[in-house]
Amino acid sequence: MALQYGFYVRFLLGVLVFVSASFIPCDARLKNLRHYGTLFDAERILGNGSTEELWFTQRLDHFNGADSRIWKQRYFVNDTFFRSGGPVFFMIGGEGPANPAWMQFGTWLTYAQKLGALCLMLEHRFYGKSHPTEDMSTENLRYLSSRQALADLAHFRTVMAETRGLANSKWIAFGGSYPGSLAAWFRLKYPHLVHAAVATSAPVHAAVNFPEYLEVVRRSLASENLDCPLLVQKASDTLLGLLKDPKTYDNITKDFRLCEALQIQTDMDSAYFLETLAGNFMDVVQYNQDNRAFEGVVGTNITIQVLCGMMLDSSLGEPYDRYAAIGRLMLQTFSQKCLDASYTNYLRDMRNASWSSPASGGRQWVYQTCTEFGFYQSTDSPNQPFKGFPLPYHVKQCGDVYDPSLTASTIADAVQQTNEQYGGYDIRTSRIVFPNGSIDPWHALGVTRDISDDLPAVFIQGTAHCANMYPARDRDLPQLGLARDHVYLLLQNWLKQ
Ligand SMILES: *[C@@H]1O[C@H](CO)[C@@H](O)[C@H](O)[C@H]1NC(C)=O
Ligand SMILES: *[C@@H]1O[C@H](CO)[C@@H](O)[C@H](O)[C@H]1NC(C)=O
Ligand SMILES: *[C@@H]1O[C@H](CO)[C@@H](O)[C@H](O)[C@H]1NC(C)=O
Ligand SMILES: *[C@@H]1O[C@H](CO)[C@@H](O)[C@H](O)[C@H]1NC(C)=O
Ligand SMILES: *[C@@H]1O[C@H](CO)[C@@H](O)[C@H](O)[C@H]1NC(C)=O
Ligand SMILES: CC(=O)N[C@H]1CO[C@H](CO)[C@@H](O)[C@@H]1O
Repeated sequence: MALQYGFYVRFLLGVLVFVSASFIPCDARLKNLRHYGTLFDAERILGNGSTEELWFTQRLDHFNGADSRIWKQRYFVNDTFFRSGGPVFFMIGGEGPANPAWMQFGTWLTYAQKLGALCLMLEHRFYGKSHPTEDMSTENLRYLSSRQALADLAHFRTVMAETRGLANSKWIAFGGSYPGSLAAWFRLKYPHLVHAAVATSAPVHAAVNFPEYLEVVRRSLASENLDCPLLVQKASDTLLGLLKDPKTYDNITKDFRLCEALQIQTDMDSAYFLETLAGNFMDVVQYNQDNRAFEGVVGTNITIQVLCGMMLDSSLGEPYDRYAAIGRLMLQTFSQKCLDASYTNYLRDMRNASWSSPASGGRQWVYQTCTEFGFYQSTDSPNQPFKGFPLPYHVKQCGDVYDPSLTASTIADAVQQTNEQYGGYDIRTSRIVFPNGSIDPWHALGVTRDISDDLPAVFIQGTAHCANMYPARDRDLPQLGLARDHVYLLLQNWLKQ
């Protein structure tokens, strides 16, 4: 079987991928899941029934008192460290299935042990097994939004406090990536329910176009070797040139092990193909050296160093050949025979509204980008090495997948509304810490400077997406350990307030 139906997430990244695999709380690259198969297998890693699945009765529509429909939302509990009167740590689910591995591993559990906290994790509506509606039709996706998700958190928090006798406990929200933003916004919108938040790698500012993402990818590659992004640029330029000549398509099909002979009929076809290949670099940079193996993630040994090593290796041929060799390495790493880089197939899967859709995860997240966040990682900046997937390509997918009425102007309005709702970079409340990593492309939309004493940033030189949330290990950079300690001290302090 080819790559078609797996999932891997480049989530926040934008569009292409599908996921069904893992993640939470820090997945951000939905798109490529589609290409590289299921990465996550908590049962394999943890054994059966490691952490019991529990179900919470939730409202479908929090903003219409006349609508009494309900559904079941999945959550997990770990009370091993809880001391009566201690705080409640609340891990927020995001754009993928909630991974129970986080109930046994991760820095937040280290904090929980020291502070006597009860740990809870709630899966985000419409992801994983939390299905509020019978399917994911565009009609039903109207109930998928960060606002409804925050209201889910509020209701869950209120009911749990009553039923579990937690009236005297202070709640602390945790999340990485999109759930990091939710953690911050939960504190902002429901300050009476949540005492403080750790909003890791959180893109709190919504933006339709996000060309800065690839600029950070360039800088991260350059920090490994200055020639590395230049060689990637050469390869992209060559490839773009070849795409103009259909006689080269047989060779391209072979070089990148495509499942079907390359066909380029529209700009969307070529953009999807080029974005898929660039995705290899985006994924690796975003998670470079993150200690993710406990999540069941495969391929964590493919790092920036490995990719740049190959781009600099002239024994592999011209830069174009090296780029293709990287594509083949990724296939091999994820045990895939071939690459499905066809926009037509992508659309077919993304339009499938069944919960068992091959694009489950991707269909939901891309809907959120079309109706709330944008976050389109376009090639529109000259200061980055990739070519051929400009903003209009991303925007057009909204109309192609969900509804032709979604256009550049509706997306721009939706994004403006989101920033109005939450404040974007100007978020103002208290007791939120914003850790971010210098090589993580998402930091460009995050809070990277202290807003106030009460809204500190923790910037970690040399680390990638959500690095501080993963379990500590000996070879972590010293500044990463210091960042974890710093967050701990803040929490300790805030819990006294
Ligand atoms: C998990 O449980 C299922 C049935 O409940 C069983 O078939 C499977 O072999 C178990 N897997 C592991 C890894 O124990
Ligand atoms: C809670 O976390 C501890 C520490 O990681 C772990 O040993 C334990 O198995 C976890 N319990 C559950 C129910 O997940
Ligand atoms: C395809 O690749 C072969 C081997 O590298 C090369 O000789 C040939 O010229 C290429 N064909 C085209 C149309 O570029
Ligand atoms: C990564 O690890 C796998 C499995 O251990 C191994 O087969 C592969 O050669 C490694 N790849 C690199 C680039 O180190
Ligand atoms: C949607 O995906 C499921 C699972 O792959 C498949 O069984 C079903 O036929 C697909 N539906 C459509 C309309 O393609
Ligand atoms: C790139 C960037 O914005 N870096 C900032 C991250 O946050 C720290 C404060 O913790 C600033 O000093 C950096 O300039």
